[in-house]
Amino acid sequence: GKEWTNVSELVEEIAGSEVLIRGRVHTNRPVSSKLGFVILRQSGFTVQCVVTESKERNVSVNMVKFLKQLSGESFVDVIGVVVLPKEPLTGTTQQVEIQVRKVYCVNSALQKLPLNVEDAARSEADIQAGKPGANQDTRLNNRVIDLRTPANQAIFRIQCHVQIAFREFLLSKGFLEIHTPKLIAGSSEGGAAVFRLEYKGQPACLAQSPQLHKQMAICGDLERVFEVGAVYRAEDSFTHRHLCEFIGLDVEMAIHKHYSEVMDIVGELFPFIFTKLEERCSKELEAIRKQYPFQPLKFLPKTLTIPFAEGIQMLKEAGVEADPLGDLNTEVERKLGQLVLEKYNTEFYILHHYPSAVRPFYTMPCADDSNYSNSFDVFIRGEEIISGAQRVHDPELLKEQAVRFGIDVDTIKTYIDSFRYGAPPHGGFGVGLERVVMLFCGLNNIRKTSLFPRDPLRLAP
Ligand code: ATP
Ligand code: AMO
Repeated sequence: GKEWTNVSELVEEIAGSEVLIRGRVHTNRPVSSKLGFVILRQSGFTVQCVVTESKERNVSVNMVKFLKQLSGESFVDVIGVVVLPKEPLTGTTQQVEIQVRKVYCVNSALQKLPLNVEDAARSEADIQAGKPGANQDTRLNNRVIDLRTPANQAIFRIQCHVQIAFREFLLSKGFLEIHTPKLIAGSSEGGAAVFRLEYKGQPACLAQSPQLHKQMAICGDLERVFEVGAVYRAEDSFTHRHLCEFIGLDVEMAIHKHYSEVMDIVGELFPFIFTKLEERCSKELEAIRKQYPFQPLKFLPKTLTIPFAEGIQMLKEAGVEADPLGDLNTEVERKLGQLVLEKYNTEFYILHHYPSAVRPFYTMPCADDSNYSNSFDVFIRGEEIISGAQRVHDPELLKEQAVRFGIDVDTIKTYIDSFRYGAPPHGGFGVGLERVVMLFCGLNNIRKTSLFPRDPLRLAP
């Protein structure tokens, strides 16, 4: 019964003690029949193990030989003594070495792997300098190996911490966590990007969002709700920011007077999440930065809110024409992001009071001008991460808008009926988890922040 020591715990203070560690063979470098070096890796931490033939320590040439044939990524248990290296080490995270006494192979990996972890972990700068890298498809095809890189270890810890902070904040504001059905009768957002299937003989869809049921939860007097769950979109084009399945962070709440009540929640929630990430994930952010350099996100403690018309005006002054009653395309959104950064010194902001024509059917039009709506989008580094709005709670107007948007109202009858039984004014928003992590960390592709991404061509692994 010897205690296990984590590789991260192997530090100078415990030099001289004997430890038992389990890890993967990160690299294996035989030097002679009597000497070899193995770097052992455990969840992103690495330590150099030295095997020297020695009668006194009972290490035979056979053990050196045994180590030599261990394949990379195999699991081994090592018993050895922590020693200080003769010279400072550069190739490992730990600054001590293990003088090996015994080694056991727990599970061996194939001699030839489809992806090398060191190649997958290479930074763009190192690849430019001639070191071998691995392309994105090879990495995603072999995601199980790819996930072992320090940056990927960090990305999924950060993803987890975004959800923790999201929950923490909303629970503290009296929100209730719910789960809505993912098998539903029709499209929840309108539009064609929906996966259709058969549900016991009835036509059905995979939910494009929890939109309808989160609103129905409000009609059921749950008052303030949120959900973390899978969202399905049958996207048919490739971009760096669209997936066919992603994790939606959704919020819905009854409001008293104005949709600014919803924007106030967004405006407080995200600086809270960003601050928690900086506090709780500094090591992870550093690990990501090593492979994918990025500047920390600039955000204000009190989130900036800009009316859509002001955004159009800022663009116009910069020589970019954008339709005041149309949508902003990706390129124009980026440009506006730049202008906002220059003027207000923030890369996180809310743009609100959008034209009605470019918003989903359930969006509340402005009381004084129905060309505009009580809606907003939120941007990080010039890219959309959130859409939100006040919703129509009058069933007749809702039905009329659905028809106008070409939606088959029969498939959403129970949703429209929900507003016939008395419904409070309400609003909410939806966030893509993978986009938040991608943009907070300045990454260039959403596939990097999805554990096993689903895009139009990728259903495996
Ligand atoms: P939403 O979830 O609301 O669809 P989104 O970020 O996917 O949010 P869209 O509303 O689909 O954004 O589109 C916003 C803008 O992004 C569009 O005006 C369009 O210019 C651009 N865009 C959307 N999808 C694509 C795509 N597949 N390829 C290129 N550009 C796209
Ligand atoms: P929307 O369609 O804008 O709004 O989606 C909300 C957020 O989800 C993310 N997102 C995506 N992420 C990855 N891949 C995709 N294909 C994808 N599509 C969207 C984005 C986007 O901002 N029901 C409304 C929200 C609401 O009003 O409450 C909705 O779904 O980050």
